[in-house]
Amino acid sequence: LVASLEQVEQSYIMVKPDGVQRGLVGEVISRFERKGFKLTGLKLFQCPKELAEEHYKDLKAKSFYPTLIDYITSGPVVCMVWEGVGVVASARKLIGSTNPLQAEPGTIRGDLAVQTGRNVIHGSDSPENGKRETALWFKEGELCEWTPAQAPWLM
Ligand code: FUP
Repeated sequence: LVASLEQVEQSYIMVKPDGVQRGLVGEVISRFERKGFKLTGLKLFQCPKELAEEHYKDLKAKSFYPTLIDYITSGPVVCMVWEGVGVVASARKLIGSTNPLQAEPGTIRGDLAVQTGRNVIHGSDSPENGKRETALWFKEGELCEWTPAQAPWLM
């Protein structure tokens, strides 16, 4: 039952400024912990404009891009890396649809948010982007490889 190394993915998960301001950091972390994924990176961080622009570079042509950059840089975010087999797709399910009004109850956005432009949380959309975003937001020394004591029961 031990996962082979190449199956293990990383997802970059971020509590956005509205989530931090509303005191939802613990709630978000708790949902990922209870699911059984492994936390390997965690920090509170004021995102500089250049980093926000690099993170969202694929959305540069969208009309909402300037508002999105202002929102993400408007206050501290909580940056996380969660690791596990299938973590990228599973995190997207835990998070729910981009528009919180369409997100299913039981998901983070479905339970806790109303507006697309204030949707509490980011999660990588592919394993490749999970790696790209992890490298973008964390320096190597900030990540922590560890073996949870209960791992055989969970992973
Ligand atoms: P998601 O992967 O669910 O975070 O969604 P996207 O990558 O499509 O969008 C990234 C962020 O852009 C969203 F979280 C919020 C913002 N956005 C808008 O503000 N308006 C839109 O119409 C779509 C996205």
